[in-house]
Amino acid sequence: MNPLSLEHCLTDTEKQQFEENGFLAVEDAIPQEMVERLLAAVDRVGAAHLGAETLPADAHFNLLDFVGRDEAFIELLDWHTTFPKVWGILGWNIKLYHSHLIVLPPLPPEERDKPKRLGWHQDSGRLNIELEGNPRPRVSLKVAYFLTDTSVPGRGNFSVVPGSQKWNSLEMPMEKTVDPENATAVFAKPGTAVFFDRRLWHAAGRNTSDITRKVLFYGYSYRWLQPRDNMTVAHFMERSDPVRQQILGKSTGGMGYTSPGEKDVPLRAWIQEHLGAEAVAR
Ligand SMILES: O=C(O)CCC(=O)C(=O)O
Repeated sequence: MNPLSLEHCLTDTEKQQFEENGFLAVEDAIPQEMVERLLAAVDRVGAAHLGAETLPADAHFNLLDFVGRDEAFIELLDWHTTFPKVWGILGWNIKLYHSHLIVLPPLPPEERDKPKRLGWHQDSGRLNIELEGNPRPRVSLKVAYFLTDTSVPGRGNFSVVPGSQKWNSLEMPMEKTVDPENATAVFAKPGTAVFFDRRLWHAAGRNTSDITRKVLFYGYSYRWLQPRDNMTVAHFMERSDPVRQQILGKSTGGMGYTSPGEKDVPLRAWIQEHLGAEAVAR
């Protein structure tokens, strides 16, 4: 793993923000030349997904399990400006359990002025029903990499209700087209990474601009959670270093998920070596 990671560990302020608001935005998490490379990969993978030569201008999709589809996506798994914040929040017994990429084109002109409530939800389906507790446990988070400019309203901005990760349900206004109280857009320039707790009530905003929005979502969870998509990544395993193999889901066996040994969680040893025993005490 890149030793530069050590310069991007979760700070106390970031931890507090994440705990309080349920999300955290990190600007310039990836450099612009990488944004360009990723955009080209999104267009390639999107075109292949749609069976087209090139990505059509009106393409609109949410592609699950995209990570294994292009080399360009692999280095973000343990990217030095973001991954330390993932383990700073969740700890070392983690993996990638899900990835998806969303391409959101401009709304047709006739749809733009129609009032409509966004699709508010928490992530992870049945976890929000079958897990007990109030609030229910966090279990996972996502890192969203914004590849296009959503730093002004109307660009399909990622939208959140800050602090709502502590709420098992979200009160909606009587008026069916109105968004919940305190709903807010997260403004993100290309290259910004937004970390969010899976329990945070969130939604994709409406894209009333002329720019197609493109975002990559990397979902990290504890290693004992079942993947939320097919995780087609076996072809990356052999050439990955031990930490990346952990992220890709490697385990010595069933017991290794809930009671991991050294071989299951090389990330633990890496953190201990660089930050000391206290950093992995939990
Ligand atoms: O596209 C967005 O802004 C929201 C994404 C989303 O709802 C999700 O990742 O669960």
